Amino acid sequence: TVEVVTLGESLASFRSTGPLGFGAALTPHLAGAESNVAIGLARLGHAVAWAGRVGADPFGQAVLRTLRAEGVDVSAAVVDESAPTGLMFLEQRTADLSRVHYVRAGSAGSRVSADDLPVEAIRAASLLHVTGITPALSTVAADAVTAAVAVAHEAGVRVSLDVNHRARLWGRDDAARMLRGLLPHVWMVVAGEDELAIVADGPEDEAVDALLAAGVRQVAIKRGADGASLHTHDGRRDRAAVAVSAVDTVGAGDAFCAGLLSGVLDDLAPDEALDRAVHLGAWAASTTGDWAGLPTRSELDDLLAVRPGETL
Ligand code: ADP
Ligand code: KDG
Repeated sequence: TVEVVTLGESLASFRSTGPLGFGAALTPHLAGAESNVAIGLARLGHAVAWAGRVGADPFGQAVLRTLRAEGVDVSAAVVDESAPTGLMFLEQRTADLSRVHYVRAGSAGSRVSADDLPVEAIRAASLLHVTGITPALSTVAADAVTAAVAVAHEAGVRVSLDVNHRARLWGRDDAARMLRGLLPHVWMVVAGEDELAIVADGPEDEAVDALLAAGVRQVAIKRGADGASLHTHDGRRDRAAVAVSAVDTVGAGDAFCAGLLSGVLDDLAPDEALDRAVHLGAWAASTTGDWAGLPTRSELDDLLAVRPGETL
């Protein structure tokens, strides 16, 4: 049976090195925070299913083909005959400046609805993973997330929520209203340092305490190259990032989530789950692509065995 169910929008993504306005060449990839997490988990050997909609076009075909190739169960995915697959362009304008351009308004992915949910798979799973991106896409998508979380909660399935704020899709106030409404059903919150205030008030410690008091069991805070923290009722632990040569940090947060959820599925203690999360984030940061460089289970420890620049 499926251990983790996730839902969201996966996009055909095109990356350039150079200015798009001057015809820089594009290379195709697959993007989407939830499917990135799904792939990270599948690489580690977990059974994971992704739900969502793609268009009846070559991009949708590519999304599903890639997810299948990565061993993600897409049996619940819907091909929407009347809306296109969403697109995303990542323009590396200079070595230090990247821009994202979306062509996703009205996309098939934004039309994911509560009717698309693999309800039985959610009920039978160990975890449901959702992010703050999906409810930003449309009212029906927000309703789908609310429904999925309710189904999971009712069945005693742990829900993890990555705040994943996308300022291009909605404002912080709208995000706060929506995501705070989910909290009573959420087992674990993952947030960047700058995102925590969306789901709870006050400085970091106060916000974390408020979440734990409200029934959330674990709160993970991502701090980029400064590592991460994990709070539970037993206290707080902090981890430095694994020292790597960062080449592309897009997807690091999703890899972090995959590592953390993998640790939960393997019944690791919170300390060890956090280690795995930080570790997977480093794999993502030191490889190119959102998810392409993530490790298989047998590779997992290789990164810790080398120092930057060394050959294993
Ligand atoms: P997001 O991609 O959501 O913005 P972060 O950038 O905080 O998330 O990255 C998530 C995690 O990945 C971090 O907590 C850290 O453990 C790891 N990570 C991110 N950037 C680096 C880096 N440059 N070197 C090593 N690890 C990193
Ligand atoms: O999470 C890294 C990217 O794949 C992600 O940002 C794409 O889902 C995406 C979005 O909506 O931005």
